[in-house]
Amino acid sequence: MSYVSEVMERVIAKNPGEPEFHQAVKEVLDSLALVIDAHEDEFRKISLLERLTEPERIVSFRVPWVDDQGNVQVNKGYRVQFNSAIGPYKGGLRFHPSVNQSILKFLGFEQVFKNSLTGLPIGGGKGGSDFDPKGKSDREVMAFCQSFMTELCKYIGADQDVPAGDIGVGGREIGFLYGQYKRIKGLYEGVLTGKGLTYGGSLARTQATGYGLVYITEEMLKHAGQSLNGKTVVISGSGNVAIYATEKAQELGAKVVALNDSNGYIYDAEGIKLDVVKEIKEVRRGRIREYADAVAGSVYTEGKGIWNIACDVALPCATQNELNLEDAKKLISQGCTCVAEGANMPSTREATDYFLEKKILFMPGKAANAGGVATSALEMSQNSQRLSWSFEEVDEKLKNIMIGIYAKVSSAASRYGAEGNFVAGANIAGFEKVAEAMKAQGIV
Ligand code: NDP
Ligand code: 2IT
Repeated sequence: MSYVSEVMERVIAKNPGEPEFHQAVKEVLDSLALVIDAHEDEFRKISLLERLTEPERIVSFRVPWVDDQGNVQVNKGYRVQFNSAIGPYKGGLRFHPSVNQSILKFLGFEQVFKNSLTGLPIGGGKGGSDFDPKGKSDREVMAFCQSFMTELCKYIGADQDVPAGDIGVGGREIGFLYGQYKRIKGLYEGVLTGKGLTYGGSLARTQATGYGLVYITEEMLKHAGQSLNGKTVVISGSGNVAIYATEKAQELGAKVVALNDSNGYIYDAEGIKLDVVKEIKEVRRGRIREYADAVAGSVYTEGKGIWNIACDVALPCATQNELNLEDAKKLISQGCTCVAEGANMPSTREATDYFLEKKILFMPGKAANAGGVATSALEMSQNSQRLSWSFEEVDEKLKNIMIGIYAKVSSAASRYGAEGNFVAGANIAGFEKVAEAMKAQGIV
């Protein structure tokens, strides 16, 4: 059996009940077969793949807090410190009822390759909780965040592990988490990114994931002799990534016609009015259905179905496995020729394979959404220098990083005879730097 297949079997046997983790590892290992098979002995001798697929450390802890009725609630908290070969652990915190160890391990594993692709010195990690911020008062969210950080602060630090936001963790949560870290540790340091602008945050971090996604999409289209200008775009989600992807796509002349949340989707043939969405989601923390009440001519449909809307470009920006094979077939049958993933692993493996088989332009999440973490690394640099760069400076750096990622991904694919296969390209290019660093640092 090949080394890659052996390691895949080991991962399945040693990590039972973790389907998302298996899915993420399998996709990467399938791509790496192109690199590893020719030099199996070299990698086998140092058990490189066994080490790459085993997190350096997972911390899990109890998070007790008191709700507004005076009841004691208990949640699970985690931090997966996956790989520190190229820098301190870096990656977001997710607060969502679906969070479990499998989901955080898949996200931490993806983060290792994504962070490597940015070209910046950041290792991979992820954390979070099964806490659901939806419907909670600000005081309840603060109580939860303070309890979560009281445990987490023992394991993180500006040169050790630097968390940020993800689903359910935005500016409000980062503020509460930062306050508690500072209070306990007595350190005013860049231990979190996505901070507010008054206490060490970076301009353009809020926009970075969505803007970066659109920059790399435009770059991919450019190499195919096209551009976003005049294209019809469908974007899933209506959170941080979806909102700023919509903003930048519109700036580049695209017409974004749909957005969703976990309840349903809105369709606006005239193009989404983003100020209405921002008011609903960023100010009122409401539901996307409220858009249809506010904008005449738009339609709200309950449930799934956003991928049934015809478009040229699809940008899934909600969550893992939100786009399946049936959706992929529907998208392509209606003329979609370009998909770029704002979310982490939003396409199922079958959907990804279908996109590759049909040879549409397809950019996987670990390349396409790397602008968020890249700008987090820029926030870390500013904190270390005790300086703040202008919006334009950060945005320009972000754009160049995304163009650089496209070049790395596309050239790695070509080097291994998989021209246009950006899944293979991203996995291989991300792996090369991490593998090199792991080899140099010995058996650790
Ligand atoms: P937000 O919490 O701001 O928004 C998440 C959006 O996705 C909401 O519209 C939410 O709907 C929807 N969603 C979440 N879970 C589900 C689900 N199980 N089913 C259907 N819809 C769901 O998160 P972000 O925008 O920050 O994150 C979106 C994606 O982008 C995630 O995959 C995240 O990992 C990824 N990402 C985020 C980065 C960042 O910088 N924030 C960086 C790179 C990737 P509802 O409100 O109904 O739950
Ligand atoms: O998935 C991701 O890359 C993020 N949620 C952002 C991580 C970060 O450290 O900015």
